[in-house]
Amino acid sequence: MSLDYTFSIIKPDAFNAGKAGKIIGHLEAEGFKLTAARVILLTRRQAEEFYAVHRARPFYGELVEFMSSALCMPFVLQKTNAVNALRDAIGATDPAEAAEGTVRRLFAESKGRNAIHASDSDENAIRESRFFFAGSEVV
Ligand code: IDP
Ligand code: MG
Repeated sequence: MSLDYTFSIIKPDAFNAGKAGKIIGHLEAEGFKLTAARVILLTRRQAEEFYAVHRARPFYGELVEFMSSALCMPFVLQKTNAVNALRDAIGATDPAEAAEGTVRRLFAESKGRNAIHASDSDENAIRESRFFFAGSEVV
């Protein structure tokens, strides 16, 4: 059985542009329920650790720089089959390739500055939620 929650971040581009409320509203309209949220300025060290899986990728430095450049909003969403449902709702990494009506198609600027993060597996949803929230905060 798959996890009924997943982890997400409104990235600095979207948060800074005042799009957090619209994105959360869009996801709520698709049946996701917000169960935890905070606003935080990531340190470079935190961004490096969060994205450690991408350490060897050419965009890693740019990604860490971007994610620690301004406020972002980590949050947890509940829905049946949440991880896959949210990946479908956000669309492809590059907004130019994201399907109509997806968060990245609607709100993202570019492949790097793409408005939203979403966990890609149940295992990562658990790890990433714990990175930002105490166990008791993830209901
Ligand atoms: P995902 O966010 O759709 O899961 P990943 O491949 O896991 O995409 O990459 C993590 C993040 O790294 C992306 O959301 C994006 O911000 C950034 N990124 C990925 N590929 C590129 C690229 O080719 N250029 C710049 N940034 C990239
Ligand atoms: Mg990913």
